[in-house]
Amino acid sequence: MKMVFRWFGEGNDSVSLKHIGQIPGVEGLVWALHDVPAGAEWPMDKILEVKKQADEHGLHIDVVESVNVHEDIKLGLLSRDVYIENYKKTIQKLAEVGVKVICYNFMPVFDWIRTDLFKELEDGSTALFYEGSKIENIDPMDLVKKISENSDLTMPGWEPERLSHLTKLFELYKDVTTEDLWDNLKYFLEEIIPVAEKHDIKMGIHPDDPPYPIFGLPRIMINRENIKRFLSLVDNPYNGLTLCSGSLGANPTNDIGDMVREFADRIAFAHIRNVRIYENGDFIETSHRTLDGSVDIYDIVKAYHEKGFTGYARPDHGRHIWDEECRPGYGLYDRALGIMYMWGIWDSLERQK
Ligand code: CS2
Ligand code: MN
Repeated sequence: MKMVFRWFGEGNDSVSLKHIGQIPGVEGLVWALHDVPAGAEWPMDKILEVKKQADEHGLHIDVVESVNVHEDIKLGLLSRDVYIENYKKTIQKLAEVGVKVICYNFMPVFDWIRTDLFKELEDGSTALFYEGSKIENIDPMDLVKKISENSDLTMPGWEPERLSHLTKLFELYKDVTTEDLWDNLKYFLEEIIPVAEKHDIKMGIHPDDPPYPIFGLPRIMINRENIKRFLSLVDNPYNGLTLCSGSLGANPTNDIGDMVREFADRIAFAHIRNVRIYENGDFIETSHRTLDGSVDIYDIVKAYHEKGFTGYARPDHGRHIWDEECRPGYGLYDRALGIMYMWGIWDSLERQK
């Protein structure tokens, strides 16, 4: 298991590269060019700038999260081919600087959704919270406003240029069925996977968060059955997964340990996070400790260990603790604690071998 840590770039993250380098066993960054709009080709000079900064701190840049997919690709519009060509060019450029994994998602319009970014837990720490009944009654416009007001920093998946056309997007998605979305995903994969293979980059799709449809928009990367279907759309080891235990874990019927055991050879990137699910389905992100939430993090790490997982892993989100001021879900302290929890399990399993 190669431990990596998400970093949003100079001036766009409260966590410094020096501090990341001081977390035990962290060898690389998970990064992206957050100011390049979805669908555009990534400029080489900006890629090299990140590489230089990482090199200076002895960290690699093997994992990119995310190269976002333009909505026209998800919608299956004729204009998609231009954006797919740009995507291919970006894959090629990232290969030139040694990138090994590209994470992306195929969620219509929104990336992750929460109703509260700083909900207080019983110990006074705060975390991302999802309240189902609020989502049912909320106007998506209000949600976008609320999230963009909460942070001066660029929020991945909530880029203003993408969300400024919200009404138009909803209009366009009106006739897109779940099966259409599958078709559009297949079309995209058939184009990009051969390019990724040629350049030895594993593509890892991120599951939908939460793993069920919201605002009447289809969502497909939500459970074991659909992951199986996804992997067979293009049956190639370069068509892989970013298995996010926190995203899939918001549905208690998803057994993530079992998924790791079943799909291990197609998991390029492991996202490890715990969530506590309440009886009514609401959920809050907790510490990584198994006993704190509803997701069996111990069993998940054990499953990766059993499978001899040599891919990349990162703590997904964390709580905001010790009065840290940070972007929602991405503080230094709780994610670093999460890493030590994972290593604790991993190292003790190694010892028992
Ligand atoms: C989230 C997402 O779970 C997560 O890691 O923070 O924003 C995720 O980065 C994207 O969905 C991946 O494309
Ligand atoms: Mn994730």
